[in-house]
Amino acid sequence: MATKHVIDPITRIEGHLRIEIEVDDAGNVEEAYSSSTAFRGFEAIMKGRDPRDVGMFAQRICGVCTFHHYERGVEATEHAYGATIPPNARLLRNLIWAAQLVNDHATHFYQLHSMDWWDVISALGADPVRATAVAHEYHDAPYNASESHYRRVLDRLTTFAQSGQLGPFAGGYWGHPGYKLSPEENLVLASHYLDNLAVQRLSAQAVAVFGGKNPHPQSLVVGGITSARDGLDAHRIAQYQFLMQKSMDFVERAYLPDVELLGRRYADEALAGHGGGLRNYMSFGAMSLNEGPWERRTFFLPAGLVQDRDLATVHDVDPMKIGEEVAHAWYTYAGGATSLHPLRGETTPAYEGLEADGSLKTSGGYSWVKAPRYDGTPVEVGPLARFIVAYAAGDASVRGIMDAFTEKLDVPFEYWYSTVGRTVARALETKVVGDAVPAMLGELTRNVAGGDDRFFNRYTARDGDGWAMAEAPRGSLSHWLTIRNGAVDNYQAIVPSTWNASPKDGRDARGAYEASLVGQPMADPTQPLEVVRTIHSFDPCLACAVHVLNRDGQEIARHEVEV
Ligand code: NFE
Repeated sequence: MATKHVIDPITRIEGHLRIEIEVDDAGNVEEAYSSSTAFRGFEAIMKGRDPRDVGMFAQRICGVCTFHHYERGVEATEHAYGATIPPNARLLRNLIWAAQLVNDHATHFYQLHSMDWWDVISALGADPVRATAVAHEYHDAPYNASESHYRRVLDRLTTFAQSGQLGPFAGGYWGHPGYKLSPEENLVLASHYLDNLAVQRLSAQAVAVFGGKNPHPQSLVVGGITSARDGLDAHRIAQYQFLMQKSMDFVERAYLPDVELLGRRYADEALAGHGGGLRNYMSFGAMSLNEGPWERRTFFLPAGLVQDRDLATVHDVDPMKIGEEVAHAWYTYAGGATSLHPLRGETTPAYEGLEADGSLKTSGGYSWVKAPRYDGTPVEVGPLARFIVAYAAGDASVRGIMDAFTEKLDVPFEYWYSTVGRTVARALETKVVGDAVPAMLGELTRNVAGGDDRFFNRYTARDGDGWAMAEAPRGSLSHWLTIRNGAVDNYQAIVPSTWNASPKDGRDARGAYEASLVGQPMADPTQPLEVVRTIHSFDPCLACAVHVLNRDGQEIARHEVEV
C-alpha cells in the first residue's frame, strides 16, 4: 500500500512550497502533489495604477528576480502604448539581465542547491592535501584550492559543527546513501560554497552599475533607461566589465569544475532519467537582439517550443495559446470557465482548506499556484528548457557547450533529461551568457563612439492591451496588462515557477515538479533527499509563483542534526 510523505516547507527556496508524495511498496514515488501555501495577490495591487508605474510595483513580487518583473512590467506598458526603445537602452537592459543571471545561477547552485549533492559532515573528514589534488583534476588553476585554504575551511566547518549550531547546514539529510562524493570532493564543494558568499557580491554590483541599485534596480522607464550617463561613461563601462570578469573567473574555476565533478559522480542517476519529468520545453527568448514588440524580436537564446523531446522541430510560441487553469488551484473563475487567457485572467481566491488529517485535498484545489498550460499542455521552463530549445534551433554556442560536456563524460544526449542535466545546464548557461558580455559591451561602445547617445524614446500614452514575454533565470516570464481610462484595469503575471510548480490541470495532467518526481526510487522516504534534490534543481521561487507567513504563526519545521 502506498504511504504518504509530506515535505513542508521545502527549504532553501524563496517562498513556501509543500510537496506531498505517495510512495509504493517498492519505494518508488507513485504520485506527487506540488502546493504553494501562501497567497499574495499582486495582480489586485496593480489595479487603478498609472501603467508607467507597474514595473516598480511588479519588481516587488520577488526579492531575487526583481529586475525581470521590473523589465516585464515596463515592457508590457511599452507594448500597450506602442512605445519603442533605442538600441542603447536595449543593450543596457541586456547587460543588467546578464549580470543578474550570473549572480542568480551561481547563488542558487552554491547556497540553495549544492548541499543536495555534497555532504558537509563527510567533508569534515577530508584530507586537505588530497582535496587539492581533486580540485586539480577538474581545472588547471582551481579557485582557492591550496592546502592551507582547505585547512582554514575545515577549521570553519569544524567550529560550526562543534558549536552544535550548524547554521546554514542545519536540516540536511547528512549521511544519506544518496550522497556519493568522497570526503575530499565534498570539501572542494564546501569550500566554494563559502567562497561564493563573497563572490556573489561582484555580479550584484554589476547589476547596480546600469540598474542604479540591487536587488531592486530603478533605472528602467517606459521608453528607455535613465542610466544614460553610465552608458556614456568609459569608467562605468570598465567597472561593469571588471566586475563581470571577476565573477566569470569564479564561474570558470569553481562553478563549472564543480558541476563537472557532480555531473560525473551522479551520471548514473542522469542516465536512469531520474527527475526528467515532462517532455515539452519552452522558452520565450533571452536578451533581445533588436527592438520592437516581442513577435518581431530575435533573441540571443532563442524563443521556441520543443514537444515530446523531438529536437527535429522547434515550434513558434504563440502568446494567444497560453492559458491558466484552476481546477486544482484555490481560485475560481466567473461562470465556471476552465481556462483563461492572461489578458482576461482573474485572481479570485477560493480556499478550500485541507483534509481533516492536515493533508492536501487532492481531488479539489490544493495550491495557491494556478496551472499555466501552453495550448492545453504542461511544459517545463528554465535553463534546461532554454538549452533544449536552443540546441534544437541549432544555436552554435549552446550546441558546442552541451556536446562538449556529453563528449567529455561519454554520455548520450538523454543525460540532459534529468535532475542532474537540469543542474548542469544551469551552470553551462552561466558560461554562455557571461561569454556574451564582451560583444554587448563592444556594440554599446561602438554605438556611442559613432555618435548615438539616445537612451530614451518619447511615446504617447494610450489605452489598450499589452504584454511582455522573455526569459528570467528560472524560465519563461510574461506580464499581461489591460489599460482603460489611462489606468491599469487588469494585470496578470505568469512566472517561471508557476509553470513548473503548477498543480494538476482539469485533465489531471501534472506540472513539471510533479512529473519529475513520479517514478523516483527513494532510499528512505522519511529522508526524502531525492525529492528535495529534484525540486531544488528547478530553483523554485514561490514568492514569484503566487505573487507571508502561515496565518497562525505556528512553527512549521524544526530540524535536529546530530554531529
Ligand atoms: Ni522570484 Fe523568478 C525567476 C521570475 S520566479 S525568482 O527567475 O520571474 O520563477
